[in-house]
Amino acid sequence: MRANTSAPDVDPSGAADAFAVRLETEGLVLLEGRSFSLTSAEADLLDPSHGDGRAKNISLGAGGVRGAAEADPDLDRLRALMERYRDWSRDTLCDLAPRYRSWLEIGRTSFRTREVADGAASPRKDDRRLHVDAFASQPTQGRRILRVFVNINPSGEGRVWRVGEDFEAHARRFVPSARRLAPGESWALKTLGVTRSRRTLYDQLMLQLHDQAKLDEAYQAGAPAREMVFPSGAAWIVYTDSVVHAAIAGRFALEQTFYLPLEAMAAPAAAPARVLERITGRSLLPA
Ligand SMILES: O=C(O)CCC(=O)C(=O)O
Ligand SMILES: [Fe+2]
Repeated sequence: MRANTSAPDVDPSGAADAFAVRLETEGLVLLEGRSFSLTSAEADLLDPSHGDGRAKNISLGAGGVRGAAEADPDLDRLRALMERYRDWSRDTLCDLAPRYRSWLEIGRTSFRTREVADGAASPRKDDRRLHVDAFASQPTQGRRILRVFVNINPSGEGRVWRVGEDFEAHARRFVPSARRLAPGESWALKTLGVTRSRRTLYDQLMLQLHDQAKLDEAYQAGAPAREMVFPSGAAWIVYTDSVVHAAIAGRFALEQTFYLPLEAMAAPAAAPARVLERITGRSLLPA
């Protein structure tokens, strides 16, 4: 390594950013030699009776645990497991991509005990259909959605995904038919409490990509996609806002969501906001 007396913390070779560049440009990286597993004392938490029977997952966020059975005597142990996974995910990510450390915003932790193949309440909520992630009530306002998954299936079953075309091809396919925000719509959504913050032009386009892809039967049936099987014990990190994905089978996983601002990106040109701005020829985020 070259000596750099003016800024000793800067790695002149860029090696410290190699993982971030790879993750941002490839979108999905399978972690080799790193995993998270349940301890024998946590194994009973896989019992589906811990769920409330309505929510898709048990999850942990700022407001505490959601989706667990009411008055579950094991609530504290469920919370502790999700906290342990949240901390492992954060430490793993910061170790691999040190540049993210000061930017990382921690989102929900989810404990997924349902069989994916069992389906969903509606096509729009059906993650067995190819999509990029975008949440109707939670505009990211340009921040990236990064998720860390681990397959904790106790009987060795893989988690099966389909991974589709690259983001730019996907965006070019659906941007022309995307519904634009009506004047005053973003303000009204926020004021009525439909969204937590203002839905930007970027958020509207992302939501349109998500909805149009999921609701397009011909696209779902004929879209280019390859199957990926994540074996039991595997951990993987995905920018789910740019990787076109569908979960088609498998059971028992943990997932941690992170948000990262565009300033944190090592390869900002690959971010969906920048790709969409190139395609539409306009700026999509407030200055
Ligand atoms: O549960 C999974 O394996 C992935 C589902 C999905 O689409 C997501 O979490 O974004
Ligand atoms: Fe998704």
